[in-house]
Amino acid sequence: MKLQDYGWSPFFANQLDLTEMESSSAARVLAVHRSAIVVTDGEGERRLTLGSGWYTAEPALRPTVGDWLLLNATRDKALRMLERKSLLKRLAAGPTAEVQLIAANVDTIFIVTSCSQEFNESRMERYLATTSNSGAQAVVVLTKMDLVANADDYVDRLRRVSTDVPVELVNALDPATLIGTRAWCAPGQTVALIGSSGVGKSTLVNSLAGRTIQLTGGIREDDAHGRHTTTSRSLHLLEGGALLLDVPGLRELGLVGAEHGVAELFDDLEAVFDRCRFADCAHQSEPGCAVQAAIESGDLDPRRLRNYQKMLREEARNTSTIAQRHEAAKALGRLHRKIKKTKRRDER
Ligand SMILES: Nc1nc2c(ncn2[C@@H]2O[C@H](COP(=O)(O)OP(=O)(O)OP(=O)(O)O)[C@@H](O)[C@H]2O)c(=O)[nH]1
Ligand SMILES: [Mg+2]
Ligand SMILES: [Zn+2]
Repeated sequence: MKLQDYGWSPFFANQLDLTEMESSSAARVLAVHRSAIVVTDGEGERRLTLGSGWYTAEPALRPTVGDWLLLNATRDKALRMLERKSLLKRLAAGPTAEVQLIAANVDTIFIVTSCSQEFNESRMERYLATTSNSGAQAVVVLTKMDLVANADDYVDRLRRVSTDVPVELVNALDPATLIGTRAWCAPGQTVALIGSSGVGKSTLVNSLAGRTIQLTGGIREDDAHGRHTTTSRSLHLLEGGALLLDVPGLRELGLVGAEHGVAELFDDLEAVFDRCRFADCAHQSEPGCAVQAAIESGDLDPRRLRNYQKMLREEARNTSTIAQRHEAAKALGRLHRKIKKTKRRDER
């Protein structure tokens, strides 16, 4: 195996200076555990423990699955992380408002959703805004086409959310339906699969691999919610040459740093806002409101407007919470240093 097989490319090679080229070697992160990371240097897998210095850095600067690291000559220590060409992240569920990295250096993201009641326009918008900010190409994979008579209706619903995202309609259990999907899985390409639990991410990984790599699970009949069969992220090298990253079902995808993606997805709405008579129109009951007019004429889906406003608010709130936390952490650091200094002075 060579590094190229794991996605190494000039984008990363160009980041090394001469000394690094001679004295270090590159390795890709395959998995991240609590106390160690698993990397491959192209020859084999290695477990590394990261020095404490890595943990004082902000979470976004710690290695995640898919990252490239430079190792020392004996290949047992990570020296530095290379600049990423893409990064998929979210605001972690829970009260702490931590940024959680999902994957780095992904070329293509399969947003997996199914032809069932699981399909949800507002969730699709959230996934599309997040992925459009990541630097990777998003592709929607609509699974379970075999279970409904009207699979094309789901494609139509998706088209009303995004007119241009590529869509693959599949039966994840039937390789014959995966020709289009497979085209995204060229040698050296990294593909991450994200989506709710039970939509068929692991089933797709197995069908694309042609063998069972990942366990797949059943669905509870009553609510069509999955059982979270996959519980940790893992990167798999296919015989065809692509690297597939199976991400456990995401319950929530909190927006963070997604303002550009949100703006892009809803740029048609901004164009409607521009036509309102008043520049500060709240689009409620103001005279000359182009938004209300568009809703009345059926040109604008009120759900879409609500979701846009909700996502904008959430994005602003999350970004400011994180900024405040960073400020607080910095202030605490300054305070600690000051206390230490005073203590040293007192001891003298
Ligand atoms: N009929 C049919 N069943 C499917 C399809 N895709 C997945 N399934 C079934 O749906 C169930 C869940 O699939 P998984 O691949 O485990 O789902 P997952 O997305 O990996 O779920 P988590 O690991 O929980 O995130 C399994 O029983 C699959 O056999 C499909 O396209 N058609
Ligand atoms: Mg799974
Ligand atoms: Zn208005």
